[in-house]
Amino acid sequence: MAHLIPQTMGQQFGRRSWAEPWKIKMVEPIRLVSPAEREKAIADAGYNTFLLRSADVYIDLLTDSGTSAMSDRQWAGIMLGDEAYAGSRNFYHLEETVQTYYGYRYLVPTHQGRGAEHLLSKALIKPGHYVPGNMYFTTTRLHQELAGGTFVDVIIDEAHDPANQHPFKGNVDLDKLESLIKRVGAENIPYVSLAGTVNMAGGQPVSMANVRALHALCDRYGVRIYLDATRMIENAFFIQEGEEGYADKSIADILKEFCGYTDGAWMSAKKDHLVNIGGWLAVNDEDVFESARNMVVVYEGLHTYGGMAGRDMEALAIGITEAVQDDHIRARVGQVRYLGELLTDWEIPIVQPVGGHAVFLDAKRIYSHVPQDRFPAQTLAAELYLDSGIRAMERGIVSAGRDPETGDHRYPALELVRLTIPRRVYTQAHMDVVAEAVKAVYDARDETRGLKMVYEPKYLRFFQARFERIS
Ligand code: P61
Repeated sequence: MAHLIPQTMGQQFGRRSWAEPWKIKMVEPIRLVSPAEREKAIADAGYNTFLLRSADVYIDLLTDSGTSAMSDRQWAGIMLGDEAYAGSRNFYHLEETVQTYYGYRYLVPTHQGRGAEHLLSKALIKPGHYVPGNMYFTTTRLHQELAGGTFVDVIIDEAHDPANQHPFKGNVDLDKLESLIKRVGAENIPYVSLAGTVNMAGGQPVSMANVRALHALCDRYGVRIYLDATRMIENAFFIQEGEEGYADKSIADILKEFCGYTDGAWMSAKKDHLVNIGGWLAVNDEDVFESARNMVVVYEGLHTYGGMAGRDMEALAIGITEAVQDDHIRARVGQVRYLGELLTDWEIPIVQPVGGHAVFLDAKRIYSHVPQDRFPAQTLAAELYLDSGIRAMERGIVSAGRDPETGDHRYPALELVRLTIPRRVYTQAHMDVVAEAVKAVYDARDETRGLKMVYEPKYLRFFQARFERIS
């Protein structure tokens, strides 16, 4: 009998150039949940993967937020927690580390990213202001709106087309931005809200050339730029790999240069920084710092812990130094790409090019027979769980919410399901299992009819909304 000779990824694509720069020291058991248990669990969860219990999940790709595996050094750092109420030495370690790698002058710690978004929005946005940005993010836009601002999308058109292969689909369209400035006046634009890798577009990067040109334009009009640095280290990898002149620069150097074109940044440390909780706001302007530091004691905690324990700040400071290592980030994005390439080879519609933190399934094309107000992406995420116990996240009409003026659903061009890869957590075998499950759901696509929403909360509805199946 003839045997097929299995091929490693290296043999398939030329000698393999990278593997994970770590080995596993501790494991957390997971279990395959039976089909009957899955059927009950997703119905109990109102067909919303946010409402599943994690004990009912086999491979959890809901998010890369707070789900990273920490290193032995980070765990050792946890034991060095200085839990003083004021002036913890871990804060000063964190402050120095952020200054070193991001280059901003002042640091305000927060419990996570949205704490920093809250402070920045309140410090700078006044009712009637416009906040242009390279595509919305749910919590970011909500804080901007709660402060009285109106978010205006100024990302390049290519970002709204999942099949478009533009290598920097996170770029700002400078013409769109300039016409907004001319229309509403620079004095009504407190800052440009720039995200390094754009989550809702599929983890798409911004080029250095774009941020440089953005800086020049904003300088001319006196508009500030604040960076959502949540996945900016992943963005730096795409610049190193794809932008002329950066192949020989380190990730750390690219990160610092990019941040240098901005006035400050907010961070959900739960992503790039390899920790389970934490965040910060870092700025250059003293007046913004003053204002944010004043408010942090109201909403988060004292200005030397901002809602984090001392041990959290220590693990975070160490996490930053690990996150900027070139071999770490190559393996991290490489694993996401591995999954994306399998699905691409099988001709399953996904957002192209594959981004930094996740593979995004194009539910609009996969369920082209399901109208958008029957929630194709929500349905696809539920079907994937039913097939295999894999948990993904809806990123389409449910996430987009309602227009505050008209009260109607917003109908985003992108109707996606995010398969988000936690850092340093799953193996290549897990990625194979995921790819095969997606293929099974894809092959059964014609049988699906969609969902109807039966409970809808006011804010960030996707977290708690409930659905029923349409039969
Ligand atoms: C996520 F479904 N992201 O992607 P916080 N900026 C950016 C983020 O990705 C981000 C935050 C700010 C999450 C968690 C999450 O609609 C959702 O530390 C680019 O989560 O407060 C968070 O940072 C906020 C999931 C957030 C969602 C909002 O999974």
